[in-house]
Amino acid sequence: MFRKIYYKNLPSTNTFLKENYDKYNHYTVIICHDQTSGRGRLDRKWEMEPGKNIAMSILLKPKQITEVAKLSHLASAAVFLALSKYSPHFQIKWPNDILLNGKKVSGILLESVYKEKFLAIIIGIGINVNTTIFSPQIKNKATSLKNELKQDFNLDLIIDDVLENFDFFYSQNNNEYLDICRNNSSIIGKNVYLDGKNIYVIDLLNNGNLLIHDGNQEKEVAYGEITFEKNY
Ligand code: BT5
Repeated sequence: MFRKIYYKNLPSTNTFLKENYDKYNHYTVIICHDQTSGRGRLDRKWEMEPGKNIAMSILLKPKQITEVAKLSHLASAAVFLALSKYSPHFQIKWPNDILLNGKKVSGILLESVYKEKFLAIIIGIGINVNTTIFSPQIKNKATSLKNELKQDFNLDLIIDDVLENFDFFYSQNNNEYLDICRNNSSIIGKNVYLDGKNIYVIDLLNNGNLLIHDGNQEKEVAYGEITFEKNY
């Protein structure tokens, strides 16, 4: 069972848990109304309008963990399923973006605390729900549920659905969540750009890597930035 803890303001729910992981138990969830310095991958900024969106981080302290990378796909599937209640037009863009009508509506940041072994895994989830305001830098590629579906949504209901799905996949010892990522991928079977280089995406493998063709050969990739246009 998750223990949810709400904060009015925090710089970042992920940073908070990275600094305080030792004070909280496995399955604690930090949720924040106004996240002022939200982070994406590679220290990119994650924007959030106070009170309108979801910023939350799940703390995991498993006894043993080997496949950390797969947890981010598990989280993507949990978010995707929770949101798909409201529209059939969500897709997952490997590794961790959820798109609605082709625009990013949610991002996931997985971080770990490692000192000789994994001490904690932190899965940060940002979802644009009722916001309609985006900075000029992202307004062409970001959207919210409200922008696309023209109604307001209850943040707590979405949070509970995401957590319920996460718990379901996490307690199962199978790859069902990878099937969800695969079957709802926005890039499998397409020519896209991986870090600016044109590639063809063949499949999502069971280890969470992408199987691609780069023009010369087939290969597996574990990380990278996928874009639909060369300089996006
Ligand atoms: C992500 O990074 O998409 C992961 C975002 C994770 C945010 C959550 S919120 C709770 C927890 N606490 C944190 O501090 N972080 C996590 P990445 O794939 O690197 O994408 C970042 C890029 O997405 C930025 O460079 C912008 O281009 C774009 N972006 C920023 N804010 C956005 C937003 N609200 N919606 C859509 N795109 C956004």
